[in-house]
Amino acid sequence: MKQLVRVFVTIFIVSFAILLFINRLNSSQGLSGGNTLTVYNWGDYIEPKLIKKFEKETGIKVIYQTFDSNEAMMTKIEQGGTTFDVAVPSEYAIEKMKEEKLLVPIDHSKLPNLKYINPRFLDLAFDKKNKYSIPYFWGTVGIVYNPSLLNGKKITSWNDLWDKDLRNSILLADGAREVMGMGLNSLHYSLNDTNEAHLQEAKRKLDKLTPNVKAIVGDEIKMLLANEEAAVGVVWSGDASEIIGENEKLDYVVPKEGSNLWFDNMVIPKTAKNIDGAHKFINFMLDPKNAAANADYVGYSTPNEKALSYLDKEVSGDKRFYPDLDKAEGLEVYENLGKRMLAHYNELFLEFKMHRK
Ligand code: N2P
Repeated sequence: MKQLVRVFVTIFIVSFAILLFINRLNSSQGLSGGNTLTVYNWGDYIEPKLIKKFEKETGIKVIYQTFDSNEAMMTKIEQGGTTFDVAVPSEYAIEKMKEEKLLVPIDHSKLPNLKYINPRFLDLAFDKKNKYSIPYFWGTVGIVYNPSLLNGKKITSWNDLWDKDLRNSILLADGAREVMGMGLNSLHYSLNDTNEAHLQEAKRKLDKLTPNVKAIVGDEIKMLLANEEAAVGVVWSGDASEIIGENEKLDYVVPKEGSNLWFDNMVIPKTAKNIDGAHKFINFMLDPKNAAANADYVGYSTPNEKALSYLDKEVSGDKRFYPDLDKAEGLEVYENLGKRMLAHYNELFLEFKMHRK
């Protein structure tokens, strides 16, 4: 009898270990299917409790992985060998992924919560009829600054950043389109400009900013600015909202020469193994209470009209983060400039980064 118990216990332990091993393997390779769902999102871009809630409600286990740029995310998906079921690219990346046939069409009949999205965010040029993508967050790119570290000086334009007094004071978000866009906009060119002379001029102008740039950083930019480690940051609006939530001394401005208006949407990449689960996840994130909890936690602006009613009026009424889109002059959406031109933007940005060192 004792022998039998021992055999059973051994079998139990061995199978448990095998299960654990398979699970580890899955999460390290982004494999999914069956009862798992691999979600590929920007860093700091979800309320972690929502993942747990989704798992509990659906019995699907989420494997969650993050990226820090559209370019990194696209490369990973293009390369294959991964199994991402849901990803969250920005508009120009969605257009490019569509072009490269990297996306699966979305079945709207599985998304009853889609009705909560403000129509303003639907049917946009980068994805007509939302065939491949569903709104997640939106916002602008701008400057967060700390007047108390700037002798009370206000910042209103990109060109203010070239001020000699700002030596070693600026943190930049690590984004090729964002930094190149800043260079182009500071010269009053479009952030979708493809004229080589303009691009070279923008690169030279960025190089001149180098003495003022303290660092080019990822998500830690929020902590650094809130802790007053630098006076100025070029950031996405949602990060600015987070930072100002931590330290009210700071302010956020969309520079007067113009800037970027962006839309991040959920998509189902061709690598997906659990398409049904992906729809469940997208619909779950569209639920107004979940969307509100998400916006509240990450600080970004939600396109979910119903979710706004669950948010603090102080947040949803803040024009810095919920600008009036019909009056949003000077804001441009990134266009898909094509594979070669996007690579060129990346190259120029990389050269700028290297020049700094
Ligand atoms: C979140 C970054 C959001 C990127 N950390 C905006 N497209």
